[in-house]
Amino acid sequence: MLNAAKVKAYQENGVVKIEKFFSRKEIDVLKDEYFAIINNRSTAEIYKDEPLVVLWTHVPGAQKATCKLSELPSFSELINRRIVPFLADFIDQTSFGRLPVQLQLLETIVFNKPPQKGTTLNWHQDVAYFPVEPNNQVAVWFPLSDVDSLMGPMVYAHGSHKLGIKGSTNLHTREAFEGETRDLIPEDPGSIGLEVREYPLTQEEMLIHDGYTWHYSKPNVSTSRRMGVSVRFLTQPVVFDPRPGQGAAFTKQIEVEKGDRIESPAFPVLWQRK
Ligand SMILES: O=C(O)CCC(=O)C(=O)O
Repeated sequence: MLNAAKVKAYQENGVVKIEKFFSRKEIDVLKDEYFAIINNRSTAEIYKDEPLVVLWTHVPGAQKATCKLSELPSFSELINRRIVPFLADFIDQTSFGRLPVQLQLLETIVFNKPPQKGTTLNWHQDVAYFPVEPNNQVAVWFPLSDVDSLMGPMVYAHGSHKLGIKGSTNLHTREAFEGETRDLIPEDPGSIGLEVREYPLTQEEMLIHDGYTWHYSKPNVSTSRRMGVSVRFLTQPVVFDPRPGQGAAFTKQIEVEKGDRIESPAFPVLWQRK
């Protein structure tokens, strides 16, 4: 499954698709667990003593809800027993010169795009939203059912991970956040010569992307619901480095001053280089 071609593609493009990673059965279990919780959950409570999961529906005006990762035990199991060992092995071979020494769980989000109503989530770069230093991340993204071109697949700008940090914007409107001074991702990364590629995925597949890689997701114009799970990790120990206008949700999970280490049961280190 993990071969030199995959490693090379990730180094060059900043994203790679891993085929035949999950069984349909193990993802069906997650789907059932997700539906059981989403129908009863409307609060966005912040948990400080364990990892949380953001439940985000992509329709204008929808509020984000949250739950504890422990309330989705199959998600927790999949992250710990399947994703982390594979990802540790993978990033070990693909460092871009920024040596990954750990996988510290930063954020888990389930993105729900309802049929016909699920909107575009605009171009962004994960690291731009987190006030930490150093800011090196890796993420996996996988769907809870097959996602074709009409259902809101992920789209990536190949090679954009080599272009440094960009500004953070509102993901629905593309408006820059207050105080943002960094250059923004261009409206069409193709116009600066990057290859823009769409990634339809089956329920057995997973994407791995670098935290610097620009990506967006298309609207869901199909008649089926699309759920995608994003799990992000910090690959090095970090300190809090606040930026004006940038208030990532995770700063509500931990009380930190500038320069403090991000160390908390809400952000467990799930793998460390020996
Ligand atoms: O699932 C989606 O629609 C968007 C996911 C995404 O952009 C992310 O994980 O950063």
